[in-house]
Amino acid sequence: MRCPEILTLQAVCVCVSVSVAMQQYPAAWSHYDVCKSRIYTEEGLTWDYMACQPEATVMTKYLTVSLDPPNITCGDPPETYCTLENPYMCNNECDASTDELAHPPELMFDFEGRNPTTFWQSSSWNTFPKPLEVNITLSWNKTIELTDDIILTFESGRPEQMLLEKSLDYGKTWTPYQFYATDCLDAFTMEPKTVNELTQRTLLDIICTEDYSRGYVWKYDKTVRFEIKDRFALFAGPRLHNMASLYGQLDTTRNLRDFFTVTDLRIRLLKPATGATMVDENNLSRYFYAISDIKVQGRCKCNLHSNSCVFDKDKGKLGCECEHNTTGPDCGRCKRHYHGRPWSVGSYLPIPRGTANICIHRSHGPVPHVCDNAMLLCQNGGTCHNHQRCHCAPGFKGVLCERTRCQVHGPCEEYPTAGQPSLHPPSPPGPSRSAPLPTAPPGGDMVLLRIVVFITTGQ
Ligand SMILES: [Ca+2]
Repeated sequence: MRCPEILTLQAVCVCVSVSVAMQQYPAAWSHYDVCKSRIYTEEGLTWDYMACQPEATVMTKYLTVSLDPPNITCGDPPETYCTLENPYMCNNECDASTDELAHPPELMFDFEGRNPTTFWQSSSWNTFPKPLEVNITLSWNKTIELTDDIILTFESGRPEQMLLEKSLDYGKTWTPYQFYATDCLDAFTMEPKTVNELTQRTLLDIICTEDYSRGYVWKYDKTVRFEIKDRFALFAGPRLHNMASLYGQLDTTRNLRDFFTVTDLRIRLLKPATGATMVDENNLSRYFYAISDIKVQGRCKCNLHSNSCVFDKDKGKLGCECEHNTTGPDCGRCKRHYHGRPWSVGSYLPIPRGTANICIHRSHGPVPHVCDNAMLLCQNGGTCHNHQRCHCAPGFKGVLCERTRCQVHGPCEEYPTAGQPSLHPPSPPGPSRSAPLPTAPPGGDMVLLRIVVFITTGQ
């Protein structure tokens, strides 16, 4: 008989918030919110583990924003701007030294709902014809999974050319997410496409869209989107009613899961709205970028080993509160002493509880590997048997066949090195083969055993 019994206060809180969430979203969204519960079995009270993940939330509360060039924000020195629609209507003032007239980057992430809106604004295009390019980088210092569309709201005209990029390695390398242009062929030599043209097979294709950058001014078309939900819908159906199908795909297709995973986003503004084919060189204060709001929804990536992600104010970053005997910012490895089997990501399958794939205590798991043929741990021509012992070539001994047999009694002569098994193992192709192998230290087997444990446990 199965009798779940929630133990911790935190788990109770999660359940309460989930019951609220269930009213707002399709039921499939609310799975995977409990990591473990107590159950009574024939052996008595025990833990039952499930795959779990934090709830999706507004991620813009936890990011840091940086601009390149850093001094591109307007107001230093103060400037007056004209509207794109009417070059004689010039009442938009920007002055960084006055709170009411300053437009710093944080106004892209404040609470909207007030009237008038608050917005970040760049300097005007007074360097024309040199391009007016601005990079806006959003960094979480944590791996997150996007769960809803990214929406940028422009206060002025939307850019004529723009690129959205993502990073999965904290900003070291970048890949495009989507290109945006009034003319994709002209700007990026790409055929224009819309997200509706994507199929399950082409879901990961990077497209250029003309949907969000019209060549003339549409005063009420202010948003630019990166369509996450339309991509989800290719697997989950138009109303996302079949999330099981999506989760199943996410489980089995690593590229798909990675596609929606980021540590950073970069908005590359490449050409501002001009409202016409020709730029009015006599009135460059009509051309600038202004963004009032950026929406990013997502959840911490915890590898299905945590239902809670907490912002540490001292470190200034998010971190998963790991369950299932895992640890690390993304619960990406087993806790100390819990290497009874290798770490593994949790699984969404079978729906709806998934599989926790918990780390188990070393004493409950299989005996750690002593040797491994793939890593060539056995030396001097020795071969690994059942990962537990090296079968040494004649004339060698030791846990890893690292010692010559005659070493104990004195200098070795009966096994000359010429023509005999090499003191170094053969080197088949492959990058791991060139890694330095443990050699025989003077301390003997105990030292070597420690090296082997280090290799097998990663500690
Ligand atoms: Ca704002």
